[in-house]
Amino acid sequence: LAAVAVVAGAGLVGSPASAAAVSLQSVVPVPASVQTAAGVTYTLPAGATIQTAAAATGIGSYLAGILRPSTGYALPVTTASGTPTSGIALLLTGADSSVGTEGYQLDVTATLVTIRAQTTAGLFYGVQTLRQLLPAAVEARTVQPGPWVVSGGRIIDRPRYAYRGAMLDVSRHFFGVDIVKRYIDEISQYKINTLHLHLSDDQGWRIVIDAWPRLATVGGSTQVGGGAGGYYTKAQYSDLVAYAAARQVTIVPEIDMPGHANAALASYAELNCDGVAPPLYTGTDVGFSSFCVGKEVTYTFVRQVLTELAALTPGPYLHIGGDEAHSTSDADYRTFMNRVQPFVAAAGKTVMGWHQLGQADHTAGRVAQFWGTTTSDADLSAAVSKGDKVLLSPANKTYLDMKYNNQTPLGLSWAGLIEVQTAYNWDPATLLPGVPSSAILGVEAPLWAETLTRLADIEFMAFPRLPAIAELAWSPQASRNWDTFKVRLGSLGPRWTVQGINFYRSAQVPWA
Ligand code: TNX
Repeated sequence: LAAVAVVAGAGLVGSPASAAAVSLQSVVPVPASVQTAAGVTYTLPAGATIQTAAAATGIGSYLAGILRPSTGYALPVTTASGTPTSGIALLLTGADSSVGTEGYQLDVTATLVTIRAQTTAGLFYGVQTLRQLLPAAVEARTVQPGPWVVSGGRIIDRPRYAYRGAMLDVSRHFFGVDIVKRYIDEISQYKINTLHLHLSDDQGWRIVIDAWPRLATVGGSTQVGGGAGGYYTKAQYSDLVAYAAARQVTIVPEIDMPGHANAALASYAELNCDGVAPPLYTGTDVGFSSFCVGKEVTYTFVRQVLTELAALTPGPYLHIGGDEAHSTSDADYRTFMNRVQPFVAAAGKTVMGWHQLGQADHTAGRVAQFWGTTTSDADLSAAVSKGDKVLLSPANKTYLDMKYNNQTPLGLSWAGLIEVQTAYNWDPATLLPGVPSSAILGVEAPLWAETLTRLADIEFMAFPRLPAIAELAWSPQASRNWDTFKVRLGSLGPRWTVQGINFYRSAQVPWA
């Protein structure tokens, strides 16, 4: 009975035709509400069409792009007239009102699959859920035998937090456009909606700034370990931003200041208090560099950089760093940040910064990103009392660059070892007793890249912890449970194998 399909480049994929369809209860992140329909299944027929609301043909084409290579079906995308009665329908009417602006309702009957939402974002998330409900072989890029069966029932789903983030450090090691696009594909499957790019640090400046061209050509010319580094042209960066937007991901660009500034200081002597450019830096120390707080050119520089960056950024935030400014006095730090923050507002954007920014004045809408390992912090408390929103990236739970255990070949361990259960088992609303849950904007999983040089390294550190953090950010706390999560996570293993994702086979997870 069992048919076994071979997927080019991805090894053996078990695809028994008789295998039970994926359960509606096994989706990651776990949906807010699931009703199964016992005995009901939908099987995608070769002649199926994808019918969409007029404003959602882009989402329909995205879904078709996933399904066509593995099914071999034509799956034409058409505009729905009336209520479809077969195939896959993506509609912007009729969703349960509880789905809100980002949620969706998915109905699977014997004759059709309907995803309803109030926005194309909601439809995109419904599509990600549908994708996980199809057999893992659907992710193959060569034709597979099927059948393409989906369990019957209804899912009504919406996110817990508005900000569900991942961060990638492209400064310590540079990752080109193709790798970042692949990471966007990977994170958006788990309904992550923000990618924070750490574009500058001591070891590298990674974006062209026309007013200061040596930032990219000199500051971008190396990386940790002395390799060639690299940078994004404005056209490449805009292409990334558009690619992300098509996957409901907003890019938050970060230029780290006043510390973590050596690549810029090495590019322009005039930015240094002593007028002497330091050498480029390829080590992994932190806290040794600072922009010159007392020089006027510093502020001309920062204003021009942030203005050019804002012009490349459709999203609301510019991240101005502010962490580990160990070579800047507290008074200078406040002086610097209080002068620089208004440049962000003048460019039409909202300030985001690491939580030390709580030392500086509040600005409208400001977001403090908490990266501490304790449950109370004076700078964060100051930020919150001034009215900042909080983005949670506790380093001992969400730092994807921490080792899983002391055998992990990559990564650091200063914030602790982070096995999958440690990453998963906490509640964003109650982590920080002094911070009201109303101040929490969301959760972000940062991936620092001192030890990472290639896509396979990124994947090994992010999988399976990134989907764990994604579930914290999306799913209601009451629906989350380690014992069921580890089983749901384990069932994603074959899917990641088909997708070619280099994941860590944690012994805590019962891999399918
Ligand atoms: C701390 S967390 C840093 C980064 C390092 C990271 C390594 C933070 C805001 N700063 O500069 O890359 O630790 O884990």
